Amino acid sequence: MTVQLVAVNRAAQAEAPADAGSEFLQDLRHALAAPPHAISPKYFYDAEGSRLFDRICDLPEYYPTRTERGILAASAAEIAECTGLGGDLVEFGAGSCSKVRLLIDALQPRRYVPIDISTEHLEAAAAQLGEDHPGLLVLPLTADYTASVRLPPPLAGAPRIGFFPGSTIGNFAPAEALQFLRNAARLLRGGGLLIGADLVKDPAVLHAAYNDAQGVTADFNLNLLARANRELGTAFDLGRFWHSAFYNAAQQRIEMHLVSRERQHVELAGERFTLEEGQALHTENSHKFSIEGLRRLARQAGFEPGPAWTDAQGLFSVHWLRAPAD
Ligand code: AVJ
Repeated sequence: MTVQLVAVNRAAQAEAPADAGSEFLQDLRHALAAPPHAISPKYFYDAEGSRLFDRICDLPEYYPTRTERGILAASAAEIAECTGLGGDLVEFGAGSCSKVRLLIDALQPRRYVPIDISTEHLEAAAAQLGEDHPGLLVLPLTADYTASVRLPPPLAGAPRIGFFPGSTIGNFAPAEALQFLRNAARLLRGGGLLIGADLVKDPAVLHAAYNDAQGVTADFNLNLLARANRELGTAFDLGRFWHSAFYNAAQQRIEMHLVSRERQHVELAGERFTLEEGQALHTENSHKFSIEGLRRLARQAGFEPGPAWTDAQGLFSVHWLRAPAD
């Protein structure tokens, strides 16, 4: 993944999504053709994938969402003391725009700019939020924030407050996370970033969170192939793959893979690929952090870490990172 955030002084506009399909084709082709057989988890999030992710967030085993919501609700007043009131709130990967609802009363933002890769999902969620908060200017932006995002021009007197919840930062490799944070520090200078980071913990708890009993996470993972069937004309037989998720302690991350149950051939845009029995397509990394590790990364990226909030069990953390004005 390349990470680049740019602010330009022109009307809010996402990079043209016209080539989104061919980008998926190219990336899937690369993943099938050669090691490390990996593809970006951003392709999980078509309309169906976004719906499945919302179901994951409600699973009993998936603690991050409800834990972070608890932290945000309990700490909203203290968070507002850090961010100030009347800011220009920009959310990276806003999805259903549900977590920001926990902050609006306390932070009283003037504008909310939710950015997400899944248009339909985002538009509906943003429209609903606008209806529920008539005084709030809601400006949804369909964009791939791991590539290049054009933010609307700044609002005079309203510092830019970035919001990056859910530990989505964990999807990046460490070097990419640093690059994302560096770009964010520049984009948000004079304001800051409110970021959620999942914490290192008992691997059994992590394992359960990514191998839920109902199999929703498996469906979410397999949706990558279902999406390829819908959009790229492939004929993946989902029954010939299994969902694998495990904790890689050395790399401090959950890895998700789709593993071929048998030797099989798949065709993509006229090209034939062979998958061996047990061959894995690496679909996601979800890095876990220590509070100090996240603060160190933020400092390296040019932020000045402020307070960090956590739950009583130390499962999840939320950090305020100040972005110096220059
Ligand atoms: C949205 C990237 C934070 O890593 O926990 C949930 C995605 N993958 N279950 C995560 C996910 C499998 C999630 N993030």
